[in-house]
Amino acid sequence: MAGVLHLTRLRCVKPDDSDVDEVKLQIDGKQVWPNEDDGYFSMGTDNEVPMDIGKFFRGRTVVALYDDENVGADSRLGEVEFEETSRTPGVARIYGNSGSKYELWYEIFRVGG
Ligand SMILES: [Ca+2]
Ligand SMILES: [Ca+2]
Repeated sequence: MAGVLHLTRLRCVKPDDSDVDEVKLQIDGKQVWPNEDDGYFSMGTDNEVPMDIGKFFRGRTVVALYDDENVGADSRLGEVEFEETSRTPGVARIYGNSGSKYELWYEIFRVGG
């Protein structure tokens, strides 16, 4: 069994930084949004952004959010793991250690037998 994870929307409920986070999204350790390089998307409280990201996976796949920092390591905003059997569609809540809160809309399509 395998699956396709489709990410459709990201919402910032509460940023990690005082005002705006510079958000990056990785799947299985590789940046996929807002591009495949080192770009970021600025998000503050109650900002929502639609996305259209598909990822084929076997077994499990991990989505991680980061907040870019000019100095030092990026802030880790948390991660969420999906399996073919995860409830779909759904909204994953990604809460960071320093109080950040994001919501990620997704759906999962099961592939093969
Ligand atoms: Ca930060
Ligand atoms: Ca930042």
